[in-house]
Amino acid sequence: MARRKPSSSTPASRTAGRAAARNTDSGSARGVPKGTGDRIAERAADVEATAEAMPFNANKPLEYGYDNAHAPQEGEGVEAPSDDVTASSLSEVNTSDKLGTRAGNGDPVAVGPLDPVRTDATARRMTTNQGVPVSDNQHSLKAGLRGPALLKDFILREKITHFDHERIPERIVHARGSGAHGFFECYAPLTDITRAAPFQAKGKITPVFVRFSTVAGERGSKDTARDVRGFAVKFYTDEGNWDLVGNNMPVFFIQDAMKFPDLVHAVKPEPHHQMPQAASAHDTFWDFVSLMPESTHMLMWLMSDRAIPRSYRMMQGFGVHTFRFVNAQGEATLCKFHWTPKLGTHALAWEEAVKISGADPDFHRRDLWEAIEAGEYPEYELGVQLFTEEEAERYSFDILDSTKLIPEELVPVQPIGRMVLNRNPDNFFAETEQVAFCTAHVIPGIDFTNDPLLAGRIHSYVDTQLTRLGGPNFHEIPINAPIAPVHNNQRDGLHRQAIHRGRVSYEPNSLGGGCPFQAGSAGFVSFPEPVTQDELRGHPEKFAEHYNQATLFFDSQSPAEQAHIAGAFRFELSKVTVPAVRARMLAGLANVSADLAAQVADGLGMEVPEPLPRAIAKVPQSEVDASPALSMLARPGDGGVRSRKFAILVADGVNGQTVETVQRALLDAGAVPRLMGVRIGPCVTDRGDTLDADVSLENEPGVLFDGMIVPDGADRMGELRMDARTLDYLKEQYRHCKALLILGDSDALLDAARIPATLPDGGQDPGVVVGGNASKAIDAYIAAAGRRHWERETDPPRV
Ligand code: HDE
Repeated sequence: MARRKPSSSTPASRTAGRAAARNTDSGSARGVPKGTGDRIAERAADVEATAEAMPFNANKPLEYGYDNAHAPQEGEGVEAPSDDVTASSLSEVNTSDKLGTRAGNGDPVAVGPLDPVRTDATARRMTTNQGVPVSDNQHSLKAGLRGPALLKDFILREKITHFDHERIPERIVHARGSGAHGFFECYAPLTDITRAAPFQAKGKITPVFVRFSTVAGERGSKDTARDVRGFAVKFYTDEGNWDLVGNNMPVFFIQDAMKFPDLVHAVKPEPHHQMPQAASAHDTFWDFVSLMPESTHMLMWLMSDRAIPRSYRMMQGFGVHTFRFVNAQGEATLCKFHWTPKLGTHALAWEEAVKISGADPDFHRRDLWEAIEAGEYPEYELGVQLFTEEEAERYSFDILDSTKLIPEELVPVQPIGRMVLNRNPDNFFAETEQVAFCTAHVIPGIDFTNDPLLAGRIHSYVDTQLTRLGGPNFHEIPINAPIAPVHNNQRDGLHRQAIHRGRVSYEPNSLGGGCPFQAGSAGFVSFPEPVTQDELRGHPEKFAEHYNQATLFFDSQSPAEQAHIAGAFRFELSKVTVPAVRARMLAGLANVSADLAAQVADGLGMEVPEPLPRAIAKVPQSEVDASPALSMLARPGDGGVRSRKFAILVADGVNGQTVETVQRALLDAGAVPRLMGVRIGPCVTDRGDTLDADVSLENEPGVLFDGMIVPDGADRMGELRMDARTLDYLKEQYRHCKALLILGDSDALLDAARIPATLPDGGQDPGVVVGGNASKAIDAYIAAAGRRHWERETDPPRV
């Protein structure tokens, strides 16, 4: 390419250059010379020099060929001789209170810590959104005290208009959720298997934001519905945001994204009458899943106690799909992600969950919020199952099939770090509602596999935010903005926050010194998985086996868990109004477990039909017959009674020493003991001191507590102990398999509540602690109260 001769600097050329540089519509052939001392002309000369430094696109030849595709080159960039070259305007030197300092080559304000966007009105006066001080926030502007309101009242109109538009569309699924900030800490470098930023060094801290959710219910629906729970984690890494958008169950209902809208339409309230809310117990859901045998494994999880967790802090999380870790050499290892809560996995009883829905629909939201406020920071360990393509090929199931898990007995889970949630959001809407998770948000070192369910998700999450958050700039909303710098040539769109400096918004360019230039191999390089097959719609044969892992799951549960699964199927199918749908589902269950199918059929007054025909002629042999890790009981956690709530019944005449002993012991164990009276307020103990009940039999039903303590004492205590509501409380606590501590005249109370002190098998019930010395009894109680006593259950219940 011929290069033009630079303009020689003579007095005449400098004068001409000064004149030419003042035009934006044409330029001289030789350009403007340096040395005019005139800023606009100097800028023109510098622009010329910058552009000249890139006489051609040096990267062009590197855009072709196999080797270059595997090792993309970093783009070309030259440093401009002065800041004026990349400026939008020379007038940027004029600063003001609004403009701030002269623009630099900085990162947008939303990138980085949230401080610049956090706002607080303490000691500030009220203004409009335009910053105009508001003199009166009580009255609209009227023509006379009794006259008509005036259209020119821009203050009223702004306030009402903003209010009218406060709501945004809720998430189509997972609308009901709760969030928290925290951090991830890496246990040890994983550099040999991944270059992902959070895993590069022992002790490395990566900020996270987590959102837990239910799936089917609307934004205001109850927390304790029987449902899958979302477990979505946004890692704000040095190399951009990574979202691990998982659930509290390791498998899913369907194998292909094509079926997702059908699944969701089936489970959501039925379209004609919009019922039921936040529930799968209705015709359309069971109609659909009974025709989709691949759902059976997930149904076992959904009917298990996993679907009614005691707390978001006490449930596992799973990435579900198989992902890839990729190291700096481009070598891949297949990987499944597991979150395990430190407090163990614990569930509610179904009847309890139903009652909590009425007593406190915010049960899980409140639990998460209160725990974090109290410094009881929820903690989860991140583990991975790592395996190779060759190993995967030998499994009896396909690792691209999201209705299958990999038993931990086959591939153990290796712990790689921990996540601690230590900060509640400042504002629910700005953070928890506006957070936009997306499976497409991966970083160098983490890549997808060809799971056809994952493929659809990679599209769906960005797409849904366009409607929900109103356009393509949702990444600039502070909670979504990364802490890593963001620079590209995407521009405009609704609600653009960044003000891009300069005139270059394309690449390649020479007028912006080539910037921003592509990162080459330092950037995200997709794992080069070979693709050589025909384009078609279909699944491999291994996807056609639908029951092995459903059976594995059921067989690996404890007797109580199995009974709960049978009860849940019975309940849900009893809500189905079409017998043919029930029968079809029973026929599916017959392929899982004859025992389960019989129990469910019996509850529905039906015979077990012939098993559903299988989609595969020869059923492959599973690698394992039992997987103890699938039982929640395998994960009791190390929490004991930490952060659990207990009600201590109080009334006039209660033994003050007992209350003090019990309360102190529970507090020392990290629990939350509350004084419960007939009404809120003071009562006088036998010692003459005053206790102040902060909850009452009326405002906090017993289902909201993990356990109950009835102290000894005379006077009104006697009446309270025999109050029918107290007895109901005790019965419920017993029926939901919680621990009871009854001091004083325990026999009379247990008799009145008809609570047996022994288990159905005649053994001692460790969860019913009665009589004796308060300090000894509370120790026995604390030892028993960190878990449920399912062994006490009978069907139908004895109490
Ligand atoms: Fe989602 N899912 N999903 N999902 N999902 C959404 O994205 C979708 C799936 C999950 O707290 C939506 O931002 C498709 C599996 C969670 O904000 C939407 C398919 C798993 C959350 C969407 C799936 C999930 C969502 C709705 C099948 C577990 C809540 C709003 C191909 C691994 C994230 C939104 C939060 C939310 C689509 C299947 C988990 C519509 C198409 C499998 C935790 O984009």
